[in-house]
Order: sequence, then C-alpha cells, then structure tokens
Amino acid sequence: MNEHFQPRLPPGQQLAAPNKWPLIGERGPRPSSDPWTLTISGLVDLPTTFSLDQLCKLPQTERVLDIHCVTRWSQYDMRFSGVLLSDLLNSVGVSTEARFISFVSRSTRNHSSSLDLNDALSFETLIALDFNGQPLSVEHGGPIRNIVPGRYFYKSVKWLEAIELLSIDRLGFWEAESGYHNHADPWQEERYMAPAIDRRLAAELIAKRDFSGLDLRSIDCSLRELPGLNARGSALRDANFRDANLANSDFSEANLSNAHFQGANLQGAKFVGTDLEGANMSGANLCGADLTGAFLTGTTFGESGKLPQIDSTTIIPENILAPLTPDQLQLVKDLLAGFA
Ligand SMILES: Nc1nc2c(c(=O)[nH]1)N[C@H]1C(S)=C(S)[C@@H](COP(=O)(O)O)O[C@H]1N2
Ligand SMILES: [Mo]
Repeated sequence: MNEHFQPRLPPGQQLAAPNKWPLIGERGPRPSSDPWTLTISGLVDLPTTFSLDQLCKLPQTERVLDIHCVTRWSQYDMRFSGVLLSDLLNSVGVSTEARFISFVSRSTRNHSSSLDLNDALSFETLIALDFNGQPLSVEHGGPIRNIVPGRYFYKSVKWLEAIELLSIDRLGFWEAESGYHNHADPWQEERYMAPAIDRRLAAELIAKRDFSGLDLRSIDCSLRELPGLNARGSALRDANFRDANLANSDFSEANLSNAHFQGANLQGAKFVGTDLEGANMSGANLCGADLTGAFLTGTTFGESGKLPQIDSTTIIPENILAPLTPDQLQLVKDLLAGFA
C-alpha cells in the first residue's frame, strides 16, 4: 500500500486544539515522601532499582509522536525524551519465560497497565522524563511515566515506579475496571472488551427502565423506547443509545464516556454532572436537555453535517465547553448563538 494514503488520525478520533494536552484520569501520585525510583522485577536476571538521578544519567532518547486517547482526542507531535525501555531491560536481563510486562504506578488505586513484551519492545516504549525539553509536570505523570507509541494512551502509565516481567498477563486498572480493551490498537478502534452483561439481563433492565447505579458498559439500547429511563449514577461507557427514545430520562452523575447517542430523542433529559468524554450526540434532539456540570473532553455534538437540535430550554452552560475540540466548540457556540 502507498504510505501516502495512510491517514494520520485514527478512526473515530478528533484532533485537540494546538498545544493542548488534556488531563485525564488521576491528577497526582500517591502521597509519599520516598524519593522517586523505578524498580524492575519479576522474570529478570537481576532485579534492580534505579534512582531518578541514575535514570537521568543514562543515555536519553527523544521521540516525537502522536498520542491517541480512548476518549477520542488525539494530539500530534508530542516531544518526549527519556530512557528506552529496551536499554533498561537489557541492563537487567530478561528471562526467556517473560511474555508480558506490567507498568505499575505510584498511585492510591494501585494503577497499572500491561503489554505483550514483544509489542512493548517493538514500539520502542520510552521511560519518559521530559516533555518539550522540560521535566514532565506532575499532573502529566512526572517525574517518570512510560510512553507507549501505537496504543491508546491509557497504556502510558503516569508516576511509573515499578516494571514487572510476567509469564501470565495481569490486567491493568482501566482494563479491569472499565473494560478498556487490553490490546488498545487505535487503528483497529480497540476501545472496549466485549460487553459485561448478557442479552437476557439487558432485556430485563430495558423493560424495567431502571439502570440506576448499575454497571452496564456497552449495553445495546439502540432504537429502544426508553422515555423516563432512570440511569442515575450508572456506568454506561460505550453504551449504544443510537436513535433511542430517551425523553425525560435522568442520567445524572452517570459515566457516559464514549456512549453513542446519535439520533436519539433526549428531550428534557438530565445530564447533570455526567462524564460525556468521547460521547457522540450528533443528530440528537437536545431540546430541554440539561448538561450542567458535564465533562466534555472529546465529545462530539455534530458530525457529517448532522447537528443536534437545541432550543431556548436546552441548558449547555458556557463553563463546560472549554474541553471541546475547536471544531466542536465552534459548532456548539453557533447553535447556542441562535438562541442568545
Ligand atoms: N497512574 C495513572 N496513569 C494513567 C491514568 C491514570 O488515571 N492514572 N490514565 C491513563 C489515561 S486513560 C490516559 S488518556 C493518560 C492521560 O495522561 P495525561 O493526563 O497526561 O493526558 O494517562 C494514562 N495513565
Ligand atoms: Mo484515556
């Protein structure tokens, strides 16, 4: 295939504003007064702990690469430098039984993520210390984070303090808690693993119209009649509500990350305090809907010429719009201006 025709933006992604690097997930490491170190253990010949200073003195490699978050924003030309994972692994000696590699964060929730060892090496994973020539900021994972090119960004763990070589894979935090796909290839759109619930249970819950507080990731409600659905506090990542009737439904405080609302009837629906990161509302009817306090990183309101319907009773406060990509921000502002 002619390389020239390979698009730069993976499917379903939007380009963030120039120089913008959104903050996603945990905002800081587990509080500790211990100095920063990186320990490599598990199936290695010589388990080793590197001090931050030792890492800084090893040969540094610079990589300029594109990052792709599962919540549908991408950013180009991110300039990181640090130590190549392969250099560190060579120095400790990897056992032949090692097949997986787990990256563990200094995190209150024991955050980690793992990769197939061959993938981690072939991507030239970087143990990054610097961004744009400056030490990585704390909220972006400083002083030590891994950067895994060629996978969704959740594989790049902030506040890295341990690397373990394993013979059997160990699912990471997002992969276990949120059903994020363990392979995470943005070019294949590997965002989520198979749904957590079976069809019969889904049908029962749909009949009852009560999803409140339940984890129903990836549930398929497309074309369903669900007016007045109670989905307060539900976990509905990747749920499919395409063309469904959800008039006057209550999604307050729900996790709707990457949910699909294209063409849905959302008249009078409540989205107060919801996570709408990566969600898609293009062509939906938002008359009377309330989005107060919603999180909109990577949210799509309109695509392929399909705009949502809004009216003077739609509540989309100005103060939630900043995380949108420039195109989506403009689109929403134009829509709102029609009713100013
Ligand atoms: N320790 C830790 N690492 C993490 C996360 C997290 O919540 N905790 N979130 C992941 C996700 S989903 C993304 S998109 C990136 C976000 O990194 P950023 O906040 O620097 O953009 O970090 C990844 N690494
Ligand atoms: Mo992410």
